[in-house]
Amino acid sequence: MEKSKYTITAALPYANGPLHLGHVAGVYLPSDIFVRFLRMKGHDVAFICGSDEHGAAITLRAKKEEISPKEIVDKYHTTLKNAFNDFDISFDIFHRTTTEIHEKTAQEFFLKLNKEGKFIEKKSKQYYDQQFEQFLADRYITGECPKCGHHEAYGDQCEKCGADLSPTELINPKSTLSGNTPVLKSTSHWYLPMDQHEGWLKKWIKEGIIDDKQQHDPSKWRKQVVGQCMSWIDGGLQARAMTRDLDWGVPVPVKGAEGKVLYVWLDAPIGYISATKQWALDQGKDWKDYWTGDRKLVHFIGKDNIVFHTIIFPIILKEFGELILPDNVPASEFLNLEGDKFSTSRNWAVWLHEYIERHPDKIDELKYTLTSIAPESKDSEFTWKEFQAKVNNELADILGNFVNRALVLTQKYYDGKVPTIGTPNAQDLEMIETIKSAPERIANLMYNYKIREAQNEAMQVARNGNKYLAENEPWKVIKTDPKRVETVMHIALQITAVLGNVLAPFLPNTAEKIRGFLGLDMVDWDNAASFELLKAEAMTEKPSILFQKIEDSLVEEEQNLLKASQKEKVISHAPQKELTSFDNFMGCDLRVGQITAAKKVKKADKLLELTVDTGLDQRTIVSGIAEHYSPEEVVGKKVTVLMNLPPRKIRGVVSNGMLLMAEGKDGELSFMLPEKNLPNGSLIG
Ligand code: B3M
Ligand code: ZN
Repeated sequence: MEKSKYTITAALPYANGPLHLGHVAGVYLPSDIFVRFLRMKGHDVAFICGSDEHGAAITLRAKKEEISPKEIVDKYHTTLKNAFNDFDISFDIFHRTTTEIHEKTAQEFFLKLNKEGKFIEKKSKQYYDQQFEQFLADRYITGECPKCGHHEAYGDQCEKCGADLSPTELINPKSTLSGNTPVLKSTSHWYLPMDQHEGWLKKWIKEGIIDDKQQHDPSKWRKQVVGQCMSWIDGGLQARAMTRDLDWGVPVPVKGAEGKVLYVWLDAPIGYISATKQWALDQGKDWKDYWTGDRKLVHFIGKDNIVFHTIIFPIILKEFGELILPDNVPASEFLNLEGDKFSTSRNWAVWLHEYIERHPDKIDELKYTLTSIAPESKDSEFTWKEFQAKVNNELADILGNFVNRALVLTQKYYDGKVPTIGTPNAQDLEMIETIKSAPERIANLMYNYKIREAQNEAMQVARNGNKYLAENEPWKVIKTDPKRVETVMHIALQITAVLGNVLAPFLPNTAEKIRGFLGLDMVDWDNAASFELLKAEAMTEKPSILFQKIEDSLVEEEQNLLKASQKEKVISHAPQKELTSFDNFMGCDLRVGQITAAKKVKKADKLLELTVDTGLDQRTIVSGIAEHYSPEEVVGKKVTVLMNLPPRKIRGVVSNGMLLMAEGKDGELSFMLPEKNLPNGSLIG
């Protein structure tokens, strides 16, 4: 087959947290397997990834961890890079988007497109948080999804139904900064008129044709990807702002645009190009070779990134000129965990770096399991029980067992020397043909991005090897027909050598061990099953066990770890206080009150300044409930007030009294309300 040229990208993970197995199964493992296969085929491949370091995902995390966005990205870029390294993901470069080369590249794209009139500059009304005095990025606005009613949709996307939204479509929008309802304030931005591109996009996605040329084979695109693109296009593409009023991101390189940055989904995909530029610089290559001409561009992503890689970025690439469009975008569905969705916020995840810390000797076991359950066309599920079954019943009992038997018997009968093949019979020749044709079957599946099936096809070689030994029983026949056993063992060893090649994209460590037992180097894909890999008389080694079985105890430990990460942070209830006296308690003046007004206390995240109708007066009480309630939420609530505390100045506000609150699990707060709607001022005692 002629050699092709590929640029393979894997979605740039946000540098706002560690990777979990869902990310790995959907994007990074399949792309690595595909690249390893392409390299064995002798294709010219660049494998590109890096940290996505701008956008609300970063600034929200920075706010949560109370450190700067720069500190966040530096921390997690390192975590990500190390985890990919330790998991043996073979990127040619793992770059990042807070570099100068990226900023210059992204600004160059903006300036060229803007100069050529590809953007429309227009004033618009954007949501603005008056309390924080800043415009809100899409992810800083939540509200009800107009399509499915999900109550926590984001300004750009509803994660429940996948709808692509704009902030003003949200029902009852709220700012995630202050909790307040944001106001619409006018500002100007540069818009990409996506509606103007519907025509060619439709033809390109449905037929693979652009500028009257067949650019890719649409039959190789996953149905759910084409389906999602067409529903967006048929729904009518809207112009989308390519700039934002934010202080974290690539500055808009236009005079008068101070305080504005590039939209992260314009910025991040250009990160593929800036990473290629950096890599080409380091390698003394020309980056343009990897983004122009007859090269196949393939984006491995999760399904929540489809529109950005099949509609927005292709428009940018096309408008920039000369650059190639994706040949395929094999987007994966989602992997779930033990019956629930992976969730960073709920810590319902198996973090890749923690798995590696706990099981450094089980990298291929996890690779095999994740690939065998990969969510290629529908959501799938990871459970520790299934991990145990995959390792024990497939890797150990099928692959490990076959390789071990072939090598142990060779030690036993021939002191490790490869016997001559003698005269194979018809059944032998049939088995040899089956094995010889395996690389082609695997390759066809790979070129169609059916990586899960491709791995299964590679494992079929081991299944066939076991079948061949079981049918020929060399351990029995050795007594009566040693010549026959030489033939059988020669063929079994050649099958072992084939496994050392066809497993290489999926289980690189294991494949290398198998080749080591046989003293072989990896060969190119087209010779992976030549059946001449091993020469008669060559020496083989005593095999070590390829896979230790997974004990029930490991499964229990991991399941308990997961549960522990979810354990309601049981607030160990404080012990009862010292005895007090009835008179002391009766000295407290407790009344029913009602909150009539509320606002945040400036520069105090935790405090609300409340106006409370106590039935005796309207008074100001400062309360530390701002992280649990927004000002709007509490106005009108009935409360229990401790009246006779001396006034206290808190952050410049004089507070008269205190509200009684109950604290539940997770530090959840609750007002103490009278069971009946009693008038304000009613005494509590
Ligand atoms: N950072 C990944 C995500 O949406 C996003 C991918 C960018 S690829 C250019 O989780
Ligand atoms: Zn929705």
